[in-house]
Amino acid sequence: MDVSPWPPELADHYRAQGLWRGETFDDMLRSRGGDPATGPRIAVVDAARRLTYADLDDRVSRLAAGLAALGIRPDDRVLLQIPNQVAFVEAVFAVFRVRAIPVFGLPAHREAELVGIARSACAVAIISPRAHEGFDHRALAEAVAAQVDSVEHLVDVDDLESLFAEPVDHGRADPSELAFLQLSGGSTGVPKLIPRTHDDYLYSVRRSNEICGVTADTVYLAALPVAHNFPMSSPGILGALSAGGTVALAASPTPSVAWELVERERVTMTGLVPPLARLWTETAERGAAFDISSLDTIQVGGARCPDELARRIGPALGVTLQQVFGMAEGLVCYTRLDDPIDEICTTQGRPMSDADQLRVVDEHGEPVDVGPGFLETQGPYTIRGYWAGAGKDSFAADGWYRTGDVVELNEYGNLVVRGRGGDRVNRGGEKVSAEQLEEQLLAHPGVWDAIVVAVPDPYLGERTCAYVIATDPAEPPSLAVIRRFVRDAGLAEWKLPDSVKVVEEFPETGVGKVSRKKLRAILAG
Ligand code: OOB
Repeated sequence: MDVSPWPPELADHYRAQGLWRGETFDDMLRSRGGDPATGPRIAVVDAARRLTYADLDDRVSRLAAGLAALGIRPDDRVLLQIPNQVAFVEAVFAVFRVRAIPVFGLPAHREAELVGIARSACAVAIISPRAHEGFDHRALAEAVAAQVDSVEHLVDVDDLESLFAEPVDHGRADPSELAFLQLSGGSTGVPKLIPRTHDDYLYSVRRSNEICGVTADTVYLAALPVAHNFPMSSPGILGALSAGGTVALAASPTPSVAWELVERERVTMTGLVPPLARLWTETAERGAAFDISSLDTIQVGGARCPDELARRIGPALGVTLQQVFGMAEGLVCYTRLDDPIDEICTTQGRPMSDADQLRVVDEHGEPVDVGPGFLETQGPYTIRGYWAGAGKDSFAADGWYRTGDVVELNEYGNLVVRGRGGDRVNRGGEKVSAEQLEEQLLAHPGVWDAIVVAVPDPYLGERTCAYVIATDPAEPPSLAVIRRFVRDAGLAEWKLPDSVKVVEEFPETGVGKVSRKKLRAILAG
């Protein structure tokens, strides 16, 4: 259903190789919960709660029965907007158990994003908190339901127990079919949903565990928003659960909050984006107020980690660093834990699977032998198309995914990420679509034209700069006015422009109309 299939010969190959094993997420939790050795172990904890595998499995059954009683049916899409807390894991697995499809919204998403996602997914329900960090999520969910006809149920994640019902049999999902919808980092204004199957995603989780050394003794800290692909599955919380280890969910990734949990739960591993890795490193260099000596691996990914920072992380935090270059569409590259330190600190690693195929091409799709080029890939856990046929340009004629990332392969076989073509800004792991922000800016009456580009930032790596031609040059809109306008339009906070440069005109290239893409390149340069 709604998954662009892999070519049959590739699918056969992945099955024959034992990569796709016909297991579902629900099978995974059931087997851990019902296993006499794993059942009593702690599966998931947050600052307030802790659940064993057996408890989790049992509560998921009761919640699934409750969701079914509410009217959630197999294949229905359920939009989740849940912060890092135990209830996230309960809700996700209960949605799996009724054979419905989780759609992974982020707590920072606001009306424009959630409406877009709910509409594209035809979501029937939203599960979110009443309020979180001072924001009224109930009002947001109600606003989404008022605009998206398919949404019939609003479920309060703080009160899941009120739905609990006697467990019933919901049947078994087809492992080769759609399991959930993940969100793309986005290079356009239209939200693109990423259909992932049980087979493909669970393969990536198992393989990640092998590479990252995840076992039943692993305590994985979800410091980043857990709905994101990196803390979800690289190896993330699913890796830890698949291995029978423990997941600890931090309400905030800042050292003052996260390290308390690290100390209490003896956390062994976590994944961070570069700005957080810098904060953790600098805090530790000044002397940590908590005992974080249980940490043995810190992963950094989501955006390019500066080499200088990479070299400081291991010594400061007493850990092995692992760089992770991945994407919700599939491909994930890791430096290996035993790679030479120079490779770990200066590259973004290599694909997790021997079955991942990579090619580096120029802007015409022609192979590049030396030097940087655009990365394209296909493999056993990389999608062949977005949900509902969106974003066809992102796939080459033969179905390979065009990542948009500019990379270089070094002699060791590791990738070095050089940047992107300028279609989006990577603010320390949070992606801003230039096109989406430009569309918003153009809606402001004071803006005659706008081009959004990335400018270097010492902390975030990149930040957003909007070049604006004012409708009335005598009274150009200020940064504050523009930020308020974009926020009021319902965009997540991280998408507001960091700076605005008012210009009289955009650079001309002499020959007629200049494409926005070209303008972005000229202005960024
Ligand atoms: C991860 O996933 P997304 O979907 O939010 O963003 C993917 C994009 C990549 O195409 C690349 O542009 C950028 O994020 N990126 C990196 C990077 N890791 C991701 N750029 C440079 N260096 C890195 N290490 O961000 C994601 C998904 C799974 C695991 C890790 C990250």
